[in-house]
Amino acid sequence: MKSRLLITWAVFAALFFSPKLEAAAKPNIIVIMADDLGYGDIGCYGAKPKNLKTPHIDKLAKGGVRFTSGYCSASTCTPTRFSFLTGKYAFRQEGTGIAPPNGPAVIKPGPETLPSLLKKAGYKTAVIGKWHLGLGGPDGPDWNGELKPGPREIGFDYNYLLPTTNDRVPQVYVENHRVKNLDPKDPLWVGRMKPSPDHPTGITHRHTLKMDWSHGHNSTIHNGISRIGFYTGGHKARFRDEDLADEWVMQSNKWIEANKDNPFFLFFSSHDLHVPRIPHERFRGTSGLSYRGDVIVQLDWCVGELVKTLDRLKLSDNTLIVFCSDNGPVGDDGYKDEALEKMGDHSPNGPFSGGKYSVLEGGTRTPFITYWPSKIQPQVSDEMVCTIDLAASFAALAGVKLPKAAVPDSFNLLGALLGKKGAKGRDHLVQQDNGRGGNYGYRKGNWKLQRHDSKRKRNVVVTAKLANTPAPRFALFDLSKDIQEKKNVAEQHPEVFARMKQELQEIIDAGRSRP
Ligand code: NG6
Ligand code: CA
Repeated sequence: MKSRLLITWAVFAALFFSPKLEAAAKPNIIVIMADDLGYGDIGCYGAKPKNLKTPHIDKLAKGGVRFTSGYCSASTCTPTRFSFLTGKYAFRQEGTGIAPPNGPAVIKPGPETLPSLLKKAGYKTAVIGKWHLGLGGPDGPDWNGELKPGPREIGFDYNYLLPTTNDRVPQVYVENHRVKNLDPKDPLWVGRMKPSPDHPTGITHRHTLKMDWSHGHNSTIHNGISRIGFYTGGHKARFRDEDLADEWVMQSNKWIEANKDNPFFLFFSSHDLHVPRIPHERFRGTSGLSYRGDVIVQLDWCVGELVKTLDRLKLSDNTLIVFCSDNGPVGDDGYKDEALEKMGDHSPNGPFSGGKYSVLEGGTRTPFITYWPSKIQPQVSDEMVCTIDLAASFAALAGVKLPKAAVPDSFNLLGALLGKKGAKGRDHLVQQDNGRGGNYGYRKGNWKLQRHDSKRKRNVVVTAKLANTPAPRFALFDLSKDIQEKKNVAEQHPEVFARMKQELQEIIDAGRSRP
């Protein structure tokens, strides 16, 4: 009798404490990272143009936390994505600037990453969309063989990718370790030099292009658009720019459906606003602006479709969605798509100065929304949060203890991210432009230090009105009075200036900043 009771207990305990059941209680997490989307580009952050409507993203904001001091780590894509997945500032590692077409894996397998931490808690993990963090060993990607290391070696169970950006070659999908639909009889070659003298390019065949280039972007032509870099072959594997957003949504829905019985983490990595901005035919002309506006409407559609899938599968109440961007906005980023000419009075960077490539606020202060209907009280929050903090925060949410060396610059801000009363965000943040050796922004409270180490003189026009202008090595701004960082007050506040310079240097030297 006694042993029977014991067995019953053992069976009950095994069922109750089995990893599957325990895992099932954990919420799903979806991070939707937009590309080149600025603070002012969507309705809930003040976009005014009457046809530039973003109802699906606005709905997340209305039912969740909309942050006014939400940041991405850098004002270009590769370093922000590196920091998001590793919890480490990109200036700490060589090779974290904008990755080229044949670049090797930027995140080396070994240290814990955001997805590897979630896997420890029983999560299924996937990245679908733009990668831009390199593939393969030191020699770069083996396009016709196995593409590794890549996402699967750093904690993702599944990947379905655009390898870099769509203005870089090649236009193929990478599913797990392989180029999808690659015909071995038509191997893919990718390189930096023209493969043959008669290879058509954006220079020799400029008259055939459906979208002309303005700077760079004049190498191999695919789908009537010339790109950065050269490639040949892989014709069956190539996609149309117009179909990218639909593909990401379709593949994401499929993956969510297949993984709905587990807690899952999906990194949905949109490419919509990145050049070449080629909306699907059905979105053309919807925004009343240029294609740059139309692809914002397209991005909003993607968000709506993902939410619809969660609703259909009855997962919405148990899913945390984070909506964010990878860097601030840009007008002309290399193609003549009339983004600037048709900007009207739309302000893509909202009230800030600067945008992509800049350490002004407009470079990294971007839309940031958290949404979890059963757990979050709708609100606007001024707490400072950053995409780099998602790793430590999600680990806390999933109940994973962080090893000391893991995610060295990621702060657990779960309370602030979920809008808990009294929960604090960061008290400081290092912003940067493009990986190691670049420029820094350092914000603490309302003080903002700019430090320009790079000789690069970026002068990228975001709108006709606002430009990133060359700057002195160090400058100090008071964001409470000067949100546009126009008046350098270093001389008026010598102590603050000295302290801020020193603190930034200490963070750089310490190799880590997580408490
Ligand atoms: C720049 C490209 C720009 C864009 C950027 C990366 C030129 C002239 N400019 O080098 O078009 O591709 O890299 O953007 O080639 S990011 O959002 O992925 O960081
Ligand atoms: Ca980007």
